[in-house]
Amino acid sequence: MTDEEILQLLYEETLTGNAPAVAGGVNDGLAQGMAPESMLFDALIPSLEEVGARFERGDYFVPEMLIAARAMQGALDILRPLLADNESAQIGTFLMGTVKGDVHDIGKNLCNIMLEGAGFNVIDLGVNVAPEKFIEQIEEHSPDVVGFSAFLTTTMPMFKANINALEKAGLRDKVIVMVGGAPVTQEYADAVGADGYAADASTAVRKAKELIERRRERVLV
Ligand code: B12
Repeated sequence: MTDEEILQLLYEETLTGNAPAVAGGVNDGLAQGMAPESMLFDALIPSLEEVGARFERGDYFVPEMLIAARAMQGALDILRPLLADNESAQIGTFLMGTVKGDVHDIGKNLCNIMLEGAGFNVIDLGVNVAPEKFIEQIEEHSPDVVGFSAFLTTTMPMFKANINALEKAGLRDKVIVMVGGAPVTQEYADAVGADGYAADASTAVRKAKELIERRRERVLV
């Protein structure tokens, strides 16, 4: 198959949630020298975007969304080591979790892979993480950055609840807060008092590095 045909296959088979075909396509693509980033950004992510659009139109329901997500997760499992082993420098520790009430984790996992690839030590708390859990883990690991991920307009208010919990625990000045997820905007991030927002994983990496550098400069002055 040509590279173009593989991208087409990955797009279509993710759309219908055919996990074995997606995994096979990824392996074939790698075997013929395709870049992992191309499969991710030119086929897999656009396919999930189409899944979301179909759900919104009422053409897809939760089961279709779920099997498409599983097919994507399978592809990410194969691509993870290839996307993550670019650098070994330890830039800082990033504690990441999807907020309470929310189980979406593909966007978060993608951020984690890119952060690891850029040299971050990533601690992933998983999904449906309560504010108390974030506090407990921040106290235990003293990360440079904590990231809150939310994919529902109904769970985005947990950003503010988490930040309030940080303030109450006396931790707000000790950690950089980043937020993200499909419905999140820079305006919303500013309104809840987050330090940083990013719309995608590569911007998240750049932003996290910038915020850490800025904080270290401030400490040195
Ligand atoms: C797959 C999916 C699911 C799967 C999730 C599986 C999984 N393991 O994640 C399942 C089937 C479980 C699911 C369930 C539901 N879902 Co859903 N789901 C989606 C879908 C199709 C794709 C999401 C996704 O993974 N995208 C791919 C990634 C790569 O997205 P991304 O945004 O580009 O990710 C980047 C950024 O967001 C950013 N980022 C992410 N996290 C973070 C964190 C930080 C700190 C930073 C800096 C950046 C960052 O970086 C990421 C990587 O580049 C979206 C549609 C959409 N357009 O988002 C709907 C969508 C999010 N779901 C939706 C809904 C309504 C639901 C349900 C309520 C449906 C229901 N009636 O039950 C439930 C809720 C379950 C719950 N309590 O959480 C709606 C939300 C609407 C809204 N405005 O609130 C959407 C938008 C669909 C739609 N168009 O209506 N869903």
